[in-house]
Amino acid sequence: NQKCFIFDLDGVIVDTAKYHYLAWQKIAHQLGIEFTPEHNEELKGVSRVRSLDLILALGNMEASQEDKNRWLVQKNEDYLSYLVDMDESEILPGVLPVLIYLKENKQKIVLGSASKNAKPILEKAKIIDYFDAIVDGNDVSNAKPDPEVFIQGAKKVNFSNEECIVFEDSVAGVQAANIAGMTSVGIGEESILHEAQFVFPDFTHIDLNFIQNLINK
Ligand code: B16
Ligand code: MG
Repeated sequence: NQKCFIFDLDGVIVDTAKYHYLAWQKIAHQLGIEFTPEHNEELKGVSRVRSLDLILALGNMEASQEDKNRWLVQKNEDYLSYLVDMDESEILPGVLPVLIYLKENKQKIVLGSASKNAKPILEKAKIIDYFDAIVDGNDVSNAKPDPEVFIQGAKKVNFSNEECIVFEDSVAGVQAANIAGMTSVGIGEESILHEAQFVFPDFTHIDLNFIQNLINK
């Protein structure tokens, strides 16, 4: 049996969600907009451009394209500055054993991320070779909850949507997987990710039997 396992990146494989938050918080602060961890949930899985629009909407603010472009550049520079020293220690606990198990059992492994920084991050974490295909923010025109990123991923390895399992930490990403007719596995809080078919607090709670059952299905 073969299935296609699609992984989101930020907040699923690596703990970069916290860096996105810090970088956005700085921009929001600068603009005098209150930006809490709850607000940040809505930004998870969402593209950079759309994230800025959400923050401006929070502050009932409008801005020129020129200002927006400047803030987008600043946010990314800030975000990248947190990643300078990144290495495999940033891989979230329990992720590597699952990747290894999937590889050993000849399953397809695909990345489905909204981030334009996905490839350098996978390289820094030294896990890029596990992936049979990578679809990221440079490839898609519709952001999650649009399922484009996951559908492209499935196509790249020639699997039907129904044969795909998606691991996601964002509400938008879980919705995207559901819309595509894929099995959705939420990584995070049940109260936030209740739309997912399965939810685990993190990968250390995912038993390899659970993975094997998904393969057998
Ligand atoms: P970048 P994911 C998403 O990655 C993040 O969750 C989201 O917070 C971020 O704004 C988006 O990538 C774009 O990232 O600015 O690096 O292009 O969770 O879909 O892997
Ligand atoms: Mg994510």
